[in-house]
Amino acid sequence: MGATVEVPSNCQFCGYDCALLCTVADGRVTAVRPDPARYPYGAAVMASCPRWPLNIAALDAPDRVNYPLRRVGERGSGRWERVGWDEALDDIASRLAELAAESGPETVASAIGGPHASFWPLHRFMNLFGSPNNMGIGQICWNPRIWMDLVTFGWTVEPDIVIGLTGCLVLWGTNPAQSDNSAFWQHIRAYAAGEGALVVVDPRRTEAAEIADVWLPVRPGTDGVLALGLLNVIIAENLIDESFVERWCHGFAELRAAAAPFAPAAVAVTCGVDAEDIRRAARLFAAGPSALVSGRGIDQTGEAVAPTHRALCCLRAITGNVDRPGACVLAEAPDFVTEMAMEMSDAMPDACRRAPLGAHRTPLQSYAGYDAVRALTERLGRTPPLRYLASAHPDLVLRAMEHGRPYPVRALIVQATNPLITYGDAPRVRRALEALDMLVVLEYRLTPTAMLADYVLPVAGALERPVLQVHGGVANAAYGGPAAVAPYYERRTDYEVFRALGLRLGQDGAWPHATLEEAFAAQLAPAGLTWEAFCEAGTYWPAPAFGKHERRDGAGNPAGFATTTGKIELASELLPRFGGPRLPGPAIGGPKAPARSLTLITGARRQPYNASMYFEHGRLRRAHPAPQATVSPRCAERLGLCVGDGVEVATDAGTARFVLAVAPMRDDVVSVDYGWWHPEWGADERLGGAFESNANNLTRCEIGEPLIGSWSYNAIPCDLRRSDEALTWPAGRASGADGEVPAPSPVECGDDAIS
Ligand SMILES: Nc1nc2c(c(=O)[nH]1)N[C@H]1C(S)=C(S)[C@@H](COP(=O)(O)OP(=O)(O)OC[C@H]3O[C@@H](n4cnc5c(=O)[nH]c(N)nc54)[C@H](O)[C@@H]3O)O[C@H]1N2
Ligand SMILES: Nc1nc2c(c(=O)[nH]1)N[C@H]1C(S)=C(S)[C@@H](COP(=O)(O)OP(=O)(O)OC[C@H]3O[C@@H](n4cnc5c(=O)[nH]c(N)nc54)[C@H](O)[C@@H]3O)O[C@H]1N2
Ligand code: SF4
Ligand SMILES: [Mo]
Repeated sequence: MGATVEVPSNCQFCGYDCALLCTVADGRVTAVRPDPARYPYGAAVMASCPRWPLNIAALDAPDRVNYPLRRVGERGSGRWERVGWDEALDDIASRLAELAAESGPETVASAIGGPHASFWPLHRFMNLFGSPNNMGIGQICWNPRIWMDLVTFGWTVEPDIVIGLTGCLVLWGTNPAQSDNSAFWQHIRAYAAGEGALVVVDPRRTEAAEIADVWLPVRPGTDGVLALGLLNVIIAENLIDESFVERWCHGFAELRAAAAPFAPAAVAVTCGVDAEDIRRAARLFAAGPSALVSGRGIDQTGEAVAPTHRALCCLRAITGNVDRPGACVLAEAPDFVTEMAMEMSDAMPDACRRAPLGAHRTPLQSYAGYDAVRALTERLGRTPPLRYLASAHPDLVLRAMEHGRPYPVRALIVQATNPLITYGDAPRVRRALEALDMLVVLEYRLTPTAMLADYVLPVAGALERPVLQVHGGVANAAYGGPAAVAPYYERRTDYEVFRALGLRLGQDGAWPHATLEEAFAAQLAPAGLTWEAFCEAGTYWPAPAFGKHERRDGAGNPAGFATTTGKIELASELLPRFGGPRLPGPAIGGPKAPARSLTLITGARRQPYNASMYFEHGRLRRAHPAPQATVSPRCAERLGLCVGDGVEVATDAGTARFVLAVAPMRDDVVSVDYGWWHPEWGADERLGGAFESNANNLTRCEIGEPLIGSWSYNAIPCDLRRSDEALTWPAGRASGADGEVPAPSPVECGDDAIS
């Protein structure tokens, strides 16, 4: 037995990557505890998070994939053979090359998900392979805000919530109490306990709404109208920051005219909120300094997404709450290598830049849109990341997979996503995946998506690999840390997999670093940091300066903003070039579907799960055994339903079944959980039970918003009724049931369990 040591690493069970100290003996982790000496650490966070202790078990979990698996038999039959890495990589590389020779490199697409991993290795591989087609969830997560910030301010803004300085904080379509199990929510609670005002815009009376000064229980999808209502009050009552508007904002007269029709009385009717509350919120925001945080509540409302974000940008601008302490800060360019350079996006052949699926359908979220914005932001030395912002629309990629139009997508590489559960229209995703010539999934376990693969490649996860989070590549901020141990079994990092494929396909010279550590070290080097020095603190985050638009150059000219006019563009000069409007308008969100009795919102975050992850943990499942559909008590009474009833939700897209719960919220809204499947079931059991309670049976990923393509996971017309069919989840009150949850099914290979 070798010596026992304690080494630093990070939990990677959500995007915060909390610092851990790991006891290691003989290359195995035997204990973990929080590490108060490194970022990120919060005593309250660690005390309330049930997930980090699961890190040890996760390393050796019976359902982890430990060796490359190749499908034998029918797709989705659940039969695999274990193969060596070389055999798997050789075969995948040669089949990708064949497909590219037959149908062009764009026939190979990739799919990514939430921010679980570094995606630049995949993007680098795809750029050099020559395929422009990355399918992401960006259109409904992060991109809308980033695009509209870029268009309006010339870069992205981040909230600067300072207790004692910030006068008003608005949380718009976000519930950090459940989604952000970090110091951020603790900070908001501390803020709300002080003098600063809190305004929450959410159809549900969330934990945040509970401690707010003003709760605006907006009708889903009407946020753009509500934001125009706030603009209307601020302008009508002359609460604007006149000198800032005069000096730094472009198009105020046009904005004033656009907001004029949206007086509180009319807005109150559209949005289902109180007119006096709209006035109160507007006045609080105008008094400032004011910070605003928005979330997927508005990113996932289809057509309304871009106009709503534009209106929120204008709210900040006309009240002077831009790049100002206590309000928000424009991020600085990273001192380390940019995400764009890590992706090697400039290396993609020109012909391929012209080949992405349906770029004209999402004209801003495209290579042309990216180039136009980049030309502006680079004037002030900032380069946005490319492949996420220009990723192809799932609707178009799925169509190309299913129907070969406008050209066939025949292979898909999936990294860190479970599209069968998290993309819109689950049955369609299944059909599209089944139509592929080749599906390669890099995964920890056999998710419903992996169950359909030709190859499942086992990847190293938390404690087995280093991590470096760079805030999407738009800020001078990085945090992370080292691996505690070498990967168990034959797992490899995602990086090593893409490097090995790249080297097999002639990408010599593009992968100089043999390991992910070395690549991270090279990424940080321009900031004057070694990987070891970085790991000691776990963070590199120089405080950004405020008022950067006032900075003078050698000739004494102020920097201004990286937009067409050098000012904040209330009226956009850029969007009309892409067919968009100059001004925020009153688009209403949701799919174009006939009205039904209720309005559906999906995926409001709830601990302890994260998207489709962690359902394999018996302890979590015992405490949270069933997916819920939640309505207000009054709504339940009206429908004659009781807590614990099995219910079916129906939309134009399909149906899904849940257990009924009640909570304070609008009386006309149903909120359903997302991510649910049965890791304890196999492929033969309806792909791990992927279709019973899948919120995405109820959604479609249609192009909703015309510039970016955002679709609707919220504001969907629906009906709710008692379900005649028994649920496979333990019935009964969600918190009270203690039905035993079977262990997740182990990975089987031929007759042998191979874990
Ligand atoms: N109806 C509805 N649908 C939604 C949403 C909603 O609110 N409502 N939210 C949307 C949003 S915002 C997002 S971001 C997406 C999230 O969608 P996904 O990213 O698809 O979410 P997960 O289900 O967590 O899938 C992550 C998968 O990657 C694996 N994984 C984790 N880390 C790594 C890694 O480092 N490498 C590799 N190779 N694999 C890894 C995990 O095992 C897991 O199976 O869902 C979207 N879908
Ligand atoms: N536990 C857990 N944490 C997570 C995740 C997870 O799956 N589970 N996912 C991670 C990911 S990928 C992301 S993107 C973040 C998301 O983080 P957040 O953006 O904070 O997401 P939610 O907590 O779902 O909060 C969205 C809120 O919007 C509200 N909402 C729904 N429709 C509307 C609408 O039309 N208008 C308005 N104004 N509000 C509306 C919902 O009621 C909900 O309270 O969370 C991350 N953290
Ligand atoms: S909040 Fe919890 S799950 Fe997320 S990284 Fe920290 S310890 Fe892990
Ligand atoms: Mo997300």
